[in-house]
Amino acid sequence: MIERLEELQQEALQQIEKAGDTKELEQVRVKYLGKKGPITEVLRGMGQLSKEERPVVGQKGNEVREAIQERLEKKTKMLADEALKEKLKNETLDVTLPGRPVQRGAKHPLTSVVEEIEDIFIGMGFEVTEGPEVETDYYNFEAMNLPKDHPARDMQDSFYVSSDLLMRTQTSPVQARSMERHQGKGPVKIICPGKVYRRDDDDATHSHQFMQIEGLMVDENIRMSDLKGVLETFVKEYFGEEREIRLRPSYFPFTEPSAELDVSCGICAGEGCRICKHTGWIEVLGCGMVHPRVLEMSGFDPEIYSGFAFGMGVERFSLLKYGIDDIRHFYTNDMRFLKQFTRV
Ligand code: 2NL
Repeated sequence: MIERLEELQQEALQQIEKAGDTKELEQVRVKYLGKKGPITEVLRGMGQLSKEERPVVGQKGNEVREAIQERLEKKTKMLADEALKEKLKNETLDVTLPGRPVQRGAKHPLTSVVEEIEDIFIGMGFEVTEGPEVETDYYNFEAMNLPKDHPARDMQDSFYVSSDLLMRTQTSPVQARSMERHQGKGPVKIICPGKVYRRDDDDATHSHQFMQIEGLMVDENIRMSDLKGVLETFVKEYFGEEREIRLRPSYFPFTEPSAELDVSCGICAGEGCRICKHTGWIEVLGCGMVHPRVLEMSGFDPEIYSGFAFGMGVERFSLLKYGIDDIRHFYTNDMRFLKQFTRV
C-alpha cells in the first residue's frame, strides 16, 4: 500500500508539472485529492491491515496528500505570477512618447464683444436681462407700437412658428416683459443681449440670425441728454476716449424722437476713408425716447415717466473691432477663423 501511495504521488506531481493553466490544475486536484480519487480508495482498504501497520499507512497517506497539495499551491502561484507578468508586459506605457496635444477652446468673437459691452453698461448701473427667442406677436410687435397692418410685420420678413408665435425680430420683447414686471414703477435700467431672427438672404453684411443688444432706461425726468450722455460714455469706453459721437434724426415706430448714433471714424479720424465711405463717420446704433404708447402698454404712465432706448447689432461692433470682412464668418464655424481669437 505504501508503494501504491508513492506511485500515486509521483503520478500526481508529474501531472501538476505538465498542467498549463489553473483549469488543468483543478482537474488534477479533483482527480487525486477528491473523495472518489485513488488515494481515498487506497486508504479505505486500511481496515484489513494490522493494528501496527494502520498508523504507518495512515501517516503515509497524509504525507502524500500534503505533498500534492503543497505542489498544487506552488504551481497555482507560479501560473498567477506568469499571468500577471504577461499582463503588465502588454500594458507597458512608454512615458517618453510625446503626448497628444490638448485642444484649447476659445471664446467666440461675438461672445467676447457681448461680454465687453455688458460690462460697460453694468458699470453705469444697468442690469442684464434675457428672455425667450420664440415670442408672441403681442410682445414682439404690438407692445412695440407696431400695429397689425405695419409693413415690418409682413410674414415675408419674419420666421413664424404659428399664426401667433414667431422667432423674435429684436430683443425689445424682453424689455416689454421687464417693464410689465415693474408694474408701473421706475426706475428700469436694463440691457438685453440675445439672438434675433429676420428672413433675409445672407450676404457679407446681412445674416438671417444675428446678435442684438438693446438697452432701456425708464424713470421720472429722463431726457434726450441722458440718452446722449450714456451712449457717449459707452462709445468712448468701447472704441476709445478720442472718438466723437453724433446723433442724426431717424425713425422707429417704438421711439419718438428717434436717432441714429454715429461714431467718428477710427481709421482716418474724420478725414474720410474707405471704412467710413469718405464721410468721417460710422453708424453704430439706433436709439430714441421711448414712445408714450410703448410706455403705456407696458404699464407706465407717460405723463409721469419717460425713457430712452437703443438697439445695436453686435456683429457690426465685432467687425469694426477685429477688422472682419464678412458677417458669415461668425456662423460658419470654420476653425481657421475661430482659432484666431484664442487670446481675445
Ligand atoms: C436698431 C435699432 C432700436 C429700440 C431699438 C426699444 C425698446 C423699447 C422701447 C423702445 Cl422696450 N425702443 N428699442 C429703440 C430704438 C432703436 O434698435 O437699429 N437695432 C439694430
